[in-house]
Amino acid sequence: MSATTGRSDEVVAGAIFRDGRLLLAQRVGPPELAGLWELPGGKAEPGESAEAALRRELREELGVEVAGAQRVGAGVPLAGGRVLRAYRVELVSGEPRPLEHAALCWVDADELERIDLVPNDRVWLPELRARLRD
Ligand code: DCM
Repeated sequence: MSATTGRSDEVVAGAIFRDGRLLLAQRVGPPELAGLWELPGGKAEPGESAEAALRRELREELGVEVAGAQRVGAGVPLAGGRVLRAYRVELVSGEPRPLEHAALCWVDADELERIDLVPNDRVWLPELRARLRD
């Protein structure tokens, strides 16, 4: 990657917490991930910061405005040289709706243990659980 391509190698995922719960979104595809739950997000565009990518992706996917981008846990290497990183974001306005997912849910620490997360996102379970138990 050259310096001019910014963070286009990054896939961002947003962790939104509210009232002791974490927002998860259920994937519609590809087939091997359909039905599994994830932190919503997507690919950063060339030159786009993680915070801007999260604002754009969560507006598109959930219909909400978010702010901030505080790293959560480790980065996860993806195929094709991309890296998946989770960020805590604050919900500024709007009520999340599943515009590109099958469904949304708000989980507490116990529910997070039991729900079927996409394999990549399981890496962040310790940090997410700790935040929910604060
Ligand atoms: N991805 C993931 N976990 C997330 C968000 C994305 O594992 N919370 C992966 C799925 C794809 C890639 O990142 O391999 C790009 O995501 P999408 O298909 O949603 O654009």
